[in-house]
Amino acid sequence: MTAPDLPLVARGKVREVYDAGDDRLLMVASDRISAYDAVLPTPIPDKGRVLTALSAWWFEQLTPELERFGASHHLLSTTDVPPSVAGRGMLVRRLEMLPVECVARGYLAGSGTAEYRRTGRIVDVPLPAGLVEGSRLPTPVFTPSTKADVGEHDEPIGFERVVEMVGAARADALRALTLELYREAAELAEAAGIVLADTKFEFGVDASGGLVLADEVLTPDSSRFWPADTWSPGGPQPSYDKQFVRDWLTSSGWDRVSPPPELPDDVVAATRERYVTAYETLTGRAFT
Ligand code: Q0Q
Repeated sequence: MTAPDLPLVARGKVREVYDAGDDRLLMVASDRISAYDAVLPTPIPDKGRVLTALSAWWFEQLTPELERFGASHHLLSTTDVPPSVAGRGMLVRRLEMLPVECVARGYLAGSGTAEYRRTGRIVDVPLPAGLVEGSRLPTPVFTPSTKADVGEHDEPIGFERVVEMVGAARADALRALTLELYREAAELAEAAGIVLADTKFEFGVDASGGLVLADEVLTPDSSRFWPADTWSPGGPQPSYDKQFVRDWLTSSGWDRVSPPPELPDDVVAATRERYVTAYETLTGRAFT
């Protein structure tokens, strides 16, 4: 995949950010897929385009909620992008990014499960006894973390640390807005047969000091999506989008340390179909 002829600002596992000038950035989603913290050598055709279209749809859906909070989002255009990234580029407003990963959890999953088993909490958020992996939480919880360097895991932090980092008023706003956006999205996803177990939002501040929803939003790369019809608390839940890849990697005998193997065509095709189906069932729109 060719890169736009723009200065590179940041590069993640599956995305890049370029300087588009005039206080704008070009965020580019690749067809790369990561699993078990590794970027796989085999691209998933159209993954970048599907996740870009999904993010754009969520920004559109969440705009009224953002406005109710006196906030906004950073998306300017998904069409005013270089031809080489058509459909998988987002032209966005350049912001002062806040150093907090704003995670909302509606279910117990991943690192949260292990911590809950040890402490009965997730960082500073107490949870009722008797929960198991995959349990729906009595109410969604805000479990922020600090942004790690590329390749590192984000570090969970408590709310008081967020206050120290961004001030009390902004910390309150981040928690309230994160939970409200999650609730709204989880309700929309549930109607489409998808459990939105958790998600990570990133926010920035614009020149007028307003809070701005940034990054990608509510994609299977920034969230845990589970098929609702197989949700069964008590163990790891199948990932809506990556389960075929995870299962094949496990069956291939890959040791998760050496370079990951190429994916077979059928796993690639099935995974592409999951991304397209997620988009079409969530948005009610045909992916083209
Ligand atoms: C910005 N990132 C994330 C990232 C690597 C994304 C820079 N509107 C903005 C945004 C956004 N979104 C950023 N900076 C200023 N204004 C977000 C961490 C890193 C790949 C994709 N990097």
